Amino acid sequence: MQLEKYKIDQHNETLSAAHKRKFAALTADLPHAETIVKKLADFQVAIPSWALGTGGTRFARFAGGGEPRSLEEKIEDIGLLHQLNRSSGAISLHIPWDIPKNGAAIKALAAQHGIRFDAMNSNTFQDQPGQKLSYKFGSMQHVDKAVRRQAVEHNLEVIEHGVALGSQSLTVWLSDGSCFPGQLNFRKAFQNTLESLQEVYAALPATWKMFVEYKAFEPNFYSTTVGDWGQSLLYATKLGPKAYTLVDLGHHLPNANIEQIVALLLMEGKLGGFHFNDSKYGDDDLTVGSIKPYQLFLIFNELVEGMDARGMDHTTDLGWMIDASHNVKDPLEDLLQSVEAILITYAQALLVDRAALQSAQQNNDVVRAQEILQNAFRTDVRPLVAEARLRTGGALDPIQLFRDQQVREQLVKQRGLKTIATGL
Ligand code: AOS
Ligand code: ZN
Ligand code: ZN
Ligand code: ZN
Repeated sequence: MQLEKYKIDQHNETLSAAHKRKFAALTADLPHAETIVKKLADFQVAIPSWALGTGGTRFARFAGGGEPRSLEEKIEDIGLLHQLNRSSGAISLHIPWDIPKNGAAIKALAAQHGIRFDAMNSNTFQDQPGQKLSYKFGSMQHVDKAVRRQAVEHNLEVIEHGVALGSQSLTVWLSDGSCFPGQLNFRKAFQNTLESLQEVYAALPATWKMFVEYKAFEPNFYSTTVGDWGQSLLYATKLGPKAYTLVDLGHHLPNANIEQIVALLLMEGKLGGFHFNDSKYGDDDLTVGSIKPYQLFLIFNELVEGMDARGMDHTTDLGWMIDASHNVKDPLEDLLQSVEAILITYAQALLVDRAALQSAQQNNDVVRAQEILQNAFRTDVRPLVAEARLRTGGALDPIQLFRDQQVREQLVKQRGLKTIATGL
């Protein structure tokens, strides 16, 4: 469903006076507020197709009602998000959960909603009905060449779907690894995986990027064959210039310094993109910014600094994607929260006084350096984010409008209460 434009206008009208007051108060002391608002307005975050239904636990699914039943309905849902916040203009698809029956029609539908296709995701971590060989003991690392071949061929098929839709990148996340010591020869597993990835890499169209996503553990609990950023960077380096490391915030061992990882990957020109989420314990895939907002800020601080140092375009030169899903929230409301958290944090990072920070670092003024970062982090930048939305035709308070318009109730009416979206 789509909202009529006048409903967004009416909503904005009712909040306008309060918004103007807050915006004026904040920008009175911010000389470059206009530049920040412009950057926020341009920033787009891709929504993963698998986050539109309730999920997020391995033990059960509790359908929330009105979940999308098809790829078309997933695109409709993201269209609605994008209407509300004007920052969700991309979708990240997963094959085989989202096989487009008619690529051209899907592309046209997405275009109608102003949505483009971000990274395509392949899946060799599950056995699909009718699949010849099993991934029980891995896919690209498998001891049997025929299994590796099957995994490669699946990825080639994913690229083909992506080409038809106008995507420009492939994300490969492998669950490959081992659960017990002795199960695997680490070196052979690495080499098999590298060889398989090389075959996929060779089939990448000239303009495409390949993202190699790493994850410390789960579903394998002793070793993972792409287990950390070092291993991912090894693969990406050996593969070539079109291969990059993808950072999923939930895929690190506890207390890892993710901001430092990001800084170094950027420095090497090997940071490809992100799966944003938040976590308390492991790969919890919680709403972005819900647990460790300061960590997210420190990551964005490195991103802005590093991208500017390399002359990169904030909007287009990295893949910005969310990877989160839950059982206990309305998935659309949750995604609105995640996108908002990303924009808030991006705005805070843009606030950092770079020249002052550099001089504090140069003078070993540790206190001053901390003050500079925390001044930015403790600034309530929400009026800047709201202003960017207002200027691009979105809603001042997307969740409020979503609720006022009873969007979920209408989706339940259209689609039914017991629908389950494909995904994990
Ligand atoms: C798995 O843990 C990874 O985060 C994947 O990026 C992602 O969740 C999966 O590919 C969804 O299918
Ligand atoms: Zn991920
Ligand atoms: Zn994750
Ligand atoms: Zn994950």
